[in-house]
Amino acid sequence: MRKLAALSILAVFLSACGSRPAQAQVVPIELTEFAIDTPISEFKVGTPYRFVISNPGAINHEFVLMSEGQVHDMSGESSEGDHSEMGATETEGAAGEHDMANMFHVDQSQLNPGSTVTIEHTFTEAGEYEFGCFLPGHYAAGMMAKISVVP
Ligand SMILES: [Cu+2]
Repeated sequence: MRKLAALSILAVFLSACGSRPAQAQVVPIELTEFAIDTPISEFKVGTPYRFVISNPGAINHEFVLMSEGQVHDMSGESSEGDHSEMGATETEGAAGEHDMANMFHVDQSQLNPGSTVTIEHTFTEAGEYEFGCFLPGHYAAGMMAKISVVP
C-alpha cells in the first residue's frame, strides 16, 4: 500500500517534469534484410532524440550513425583509391574530433534478431549523416539511410 502511494506521487512528479521541452523525441528504427527504416529523415541540432533501434529481421545487424564524410572514408578503402580528392584534406585535420560527438555505433552482439537497443542522442552539428549497417555486404545491399540534420 505504502509503496503504491509512493509510486503515484512519483508518477505525478514525473509527469510534471514531462512538460519540459527537454523531453526526448522517440525515433523507432527497424533493421531488416536489407534496409534501415526510419520514420524521420530530418533531425534538428539540439533536440534530444531517443533512438529505439530494433531488429525484427532474421540475422544479426549493427547500427552506425556517422557523417557522410566518415562513410566515404570507410567505403573509400574498398572502392577506387581517390586519394587526390579533397575529402582527404578535409577529414584528416580537426574535423575528426567534432564528428565523434555526432556518431555512435551499436555492436551486432546487442542487435540479435528480436533485440531492441535504446540510445539517447543529441546532434550538435548540422550536416548530412547516414545510418548504416557495415556487416559484410549489408551496406551495399541497401542497409543504409541518408538523413540530414538542420540547425
Ligand atoms: Cu545488417
